[in-house]
Amino acid sequence: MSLVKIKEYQPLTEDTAIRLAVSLNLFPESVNLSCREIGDGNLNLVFHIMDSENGKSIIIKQALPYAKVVGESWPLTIKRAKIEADSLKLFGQIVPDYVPKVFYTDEVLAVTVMEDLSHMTIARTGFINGETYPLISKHLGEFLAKTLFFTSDYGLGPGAKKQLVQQFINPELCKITEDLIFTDPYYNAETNDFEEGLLSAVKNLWQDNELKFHVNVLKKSFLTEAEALLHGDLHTGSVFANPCETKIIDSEFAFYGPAGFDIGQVFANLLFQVIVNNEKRNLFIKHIETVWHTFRDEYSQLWYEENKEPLAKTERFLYRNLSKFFEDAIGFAGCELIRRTIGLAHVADLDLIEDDVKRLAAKQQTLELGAEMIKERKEIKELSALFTKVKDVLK
Ligand code: SR1
Ligand code: MG
Repeated sequence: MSLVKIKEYQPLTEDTAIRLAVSLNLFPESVNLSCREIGDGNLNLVFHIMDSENGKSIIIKQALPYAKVVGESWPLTIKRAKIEADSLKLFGQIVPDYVPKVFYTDEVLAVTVMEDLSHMTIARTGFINGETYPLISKHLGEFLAKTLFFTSDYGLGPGAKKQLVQQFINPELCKITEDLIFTDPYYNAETNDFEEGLLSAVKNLWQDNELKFHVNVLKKSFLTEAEALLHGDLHTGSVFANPCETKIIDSEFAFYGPAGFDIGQVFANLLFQVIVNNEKRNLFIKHIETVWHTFRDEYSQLWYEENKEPLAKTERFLYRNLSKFFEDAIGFAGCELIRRTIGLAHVADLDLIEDDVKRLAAKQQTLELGAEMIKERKEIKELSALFTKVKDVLK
């Protein structure tokens, strides 16, 4: 029986995942394959299939019809598998070095068969274990510049861009972000999850009307500004790294939104290390600088060399756009710092700190910094101003 012909969704098992791989001719039938389900994210099944005799391996990722992090009580569209596969393929045309190769996709089974990256490590895990990946920030800056430029009106032209806006309408996954990043952390929502010791800091956030106003402004931007095709969930758990390579995965949240959102997620997830990693603090500060400077320089070059809007090709308009992206990125990064501390989906950078006093202090710092970044993003005109703020919070 060939699973490829199945016209009804069913969750794969380790056995049926192997049968799918064989039926796709990705391995010879005679070979002895092993398979392990290795998914450790919030939403999907991930099967690692290996032919150890020939050293060949692949990944089969399958969307479950619910959010694994919560359970079957939270239904979730499996259409996200197509969004992920389509965005990986598109990013693969723009930045082939920075995404896994996609071998096969099936909308009915909601699977994406792709390159196995298990010779690399998830960047968040690597950072927590003391790795620093010297090239990761340059690669992330280049990924951001090229994907955010070449999917925009300026890189594509408005007609082609609108086709993509349509293709990447992703309401259910956007709703998760709208709720978990821009809404739930700011009131006593059921999805929130924080330790007792943070209650007073959290209540301060809930009562801070200035903060909630600014979060609403950022949420409006997320809801309405179709500037470029975003990855949509670009935290360090969505990045594989080693000393030479960087690969961005898990783009199921992709949609057309404000460019600063992806940049801000990268900033925030590096800021977690700035906050918790005393020894390597300066190195992670440098990483954030390299992300932004690489992004700014590459985006500027594309602006002049590849711009489809001749009249937009001015220094003044480029500067205006870069300033907007930066301001948005600071605000969105602040939202990410807060939601990863008190919302539904946490980060191990904070949660794995064993010492209760240190963990609580770090979480209070991410909340304080996040709130200031959101409210003062217009005054934080460059990274040096952000790092002054970070140092004040860490005192
Ligand atoms: C219910 S999903 C929770 C979070 O996991 C994903 O990776 C996104 O970050 C989402 O907000
Ligand atoms: Mg993910």
